[in-house]
Amino acid sequence: MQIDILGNADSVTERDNSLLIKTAEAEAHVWVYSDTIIRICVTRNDKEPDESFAVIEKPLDNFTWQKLYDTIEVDTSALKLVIDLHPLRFNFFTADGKPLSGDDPRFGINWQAERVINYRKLYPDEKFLGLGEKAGDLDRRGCNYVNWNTDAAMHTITTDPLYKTFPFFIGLHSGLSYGLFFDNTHKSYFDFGATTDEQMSWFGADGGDMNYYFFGAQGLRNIIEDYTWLTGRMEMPPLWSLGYQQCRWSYMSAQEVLDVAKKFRERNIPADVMYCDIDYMDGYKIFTWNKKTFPDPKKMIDELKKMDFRLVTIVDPGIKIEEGYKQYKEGVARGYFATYPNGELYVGSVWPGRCHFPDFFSQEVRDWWGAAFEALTGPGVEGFWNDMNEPAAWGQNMPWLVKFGERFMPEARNAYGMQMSKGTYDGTKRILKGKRPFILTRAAYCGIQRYSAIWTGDNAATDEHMLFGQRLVNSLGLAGMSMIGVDIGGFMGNPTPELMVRWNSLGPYVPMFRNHAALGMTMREPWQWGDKYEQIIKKDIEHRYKLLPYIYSGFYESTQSGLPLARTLAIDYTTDENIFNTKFQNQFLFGDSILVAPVISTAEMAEVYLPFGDWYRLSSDKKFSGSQSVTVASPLTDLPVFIKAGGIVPMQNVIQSTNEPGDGILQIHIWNGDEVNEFIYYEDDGTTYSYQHGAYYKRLITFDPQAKEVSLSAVEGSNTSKYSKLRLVWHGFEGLADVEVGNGNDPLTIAY
Ligand code: MIG
Repeated sequence: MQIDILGNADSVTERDNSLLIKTAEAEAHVWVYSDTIIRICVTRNDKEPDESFAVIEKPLDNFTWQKLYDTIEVDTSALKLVIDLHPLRFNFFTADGKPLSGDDPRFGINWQAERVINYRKLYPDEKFLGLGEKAGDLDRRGCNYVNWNTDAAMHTITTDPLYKTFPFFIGLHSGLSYGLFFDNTHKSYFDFGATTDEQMSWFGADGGDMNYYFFGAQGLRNIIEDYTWLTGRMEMPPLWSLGYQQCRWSYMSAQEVLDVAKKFRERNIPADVMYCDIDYMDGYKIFTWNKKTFPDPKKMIDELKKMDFRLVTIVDPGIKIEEGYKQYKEGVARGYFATYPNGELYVGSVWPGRCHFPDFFSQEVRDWWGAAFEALTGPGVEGFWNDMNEPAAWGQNMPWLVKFGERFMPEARNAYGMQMSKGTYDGTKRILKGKRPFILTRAAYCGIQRYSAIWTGDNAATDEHMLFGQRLVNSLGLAGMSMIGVDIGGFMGNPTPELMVRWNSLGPYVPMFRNHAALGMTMREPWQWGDKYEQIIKKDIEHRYKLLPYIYSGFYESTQSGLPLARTLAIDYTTDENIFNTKFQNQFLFGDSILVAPVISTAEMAEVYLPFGDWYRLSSDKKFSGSQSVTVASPLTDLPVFIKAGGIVPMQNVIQSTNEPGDGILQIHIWNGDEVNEFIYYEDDGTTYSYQHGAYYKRLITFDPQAKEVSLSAVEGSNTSKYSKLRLVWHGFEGLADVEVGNGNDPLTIAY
């Protein structure tokens, strides 16, 4: 096999907005996207390399570069790219010349047949974070990974690959940070010093171009902000999707769905969402309803609405081959399905039996798919769950010669779920005429945050999966994902009552709080565990509803800066070695101020690492000093959760669903501290897009311990608050009584 390592540059040409450097092996394009983002694409195709599923921004029109004797230097105010011309190698530095990351001088970028690889320098203290939904520790140094979207049913906590592809990682060394996004949908590989005797790191793909974006911003917040600027940010989720979600494979009939919903109301356990998994369909045909078991979907959904429940229904990509079935007939007639190279339609078997698979890469097919959701929105469905879109079929490895339009499976696979979700999102958004659809997907590629929430697939009912799930959420956050769920309780297997209780106590802090279980598993609703445990679970779900004002504001932040709601401690405490200790690596900040330490169900005591600063235990207001680990009680009734000193957490009273107005009081909880702290509070109607046209209510809450006051800025946006009163609730202040004031739109200062 031949190896083509980039050799000497033969020519350097300045083009409209890029540099083009040619070698005998390939040509390299360089663009600058911002002061902190530079893109390099080294290609052997003559096609212009400009297509991306992930990237929504365009490069700058021009940038500064200079040719020195044997190098080219590209300078932005924050980043310096030094391109060695003999041979062609790329090295990134900070503006003041500190090395960030670059090519291994010997091997750099090269091809072995169609396989393109980049060997890079490895720094002795270099850590690697990210790659989204990946097994392993927070620091991925010494590990290697493959991206190949897979229906990883029965996966363990070491299985790789899983369902999604996020070829974006963050490197840390010498007190510096950088990010690298390899925008290539082929099967890809990342090796963080695992197999090179710790001499190099490398990444590459089975095909396509060496096409990457280098992020030179310092600090993880800035890198995430840049990455989500480039690939887009989420929209405000519908408020109802942030309530408690009850799912199961499957509630088998309309009656069962209604019975479960009714039980929540009878037992005063808050909830917002019921799900229909695959059995609501007629023979698993997408966009149909089973006439026997779901005879009148509209009636069912109307009844659910009367009880303040919304319904989410599942859709799979596989379209059943059956005469007379609309989607089958139309899809075949219009050539909308994946084919073999000779034009024959590809057939794979999955739940409905023999199926064809839509070519979601085509806009026309996506439009057709999107419009078909009328069958679900008509009766009143507002949430759409995209499953099996790796794509999965029995046997799990669709042949590589299957084609979606011009794209063969090896290039299409990792983006298929993304394009299906895009079709679902665009279509349902159009049909719902101004209401926010809720989209959930299992397979994904970078940029999915623009269209959909994700969940981490088929986990298991074990303690280690509970902790693993949290690590996945924390890692996905670094890839700009905020709206993430894990199957609470575990999909496969039956949790012990203790595990169920413990997992539900983590639930308020999982961005999407959804309870789900596989076919044949024990029932999982909160009342299935005996009265004592039902009461604990109820309290935890109530706690979620109390926190909704804080959570909703947290999601607003995700829409603005891309910062996720659930944040690995590495985001804010990057240089603290303790947070990488495997004992503490599952801990995370939920929003700005809440530190959560997941604990297995059998541990009555837990060792928790508190980073720099002072902390208060949420359940007791007991104060702890940070930069140390503490051992605290962790009974099933009290997960170790701490609030950062100075923390501002807006809450509300317990409501039974997000449709309920509540008592009209916004409680602003403040934990004492020495430093000024701020919180951006945000509200809107929770269901429409009017917020994008100014219909929202946003104000800055400032806690100033020196001035001894709490102030609220004037309201930005045209809404008034849904809370007519504000109540300040003090924690860690001696003898301060709650303060209650009217809530208007003018600035307000409360001295204490
Ligand atoms: O082959 O729709 O991950 O959440 O309940 C299994 C049935 C198909 C896999 C999903 C799971 C869902 C299940 N699905």
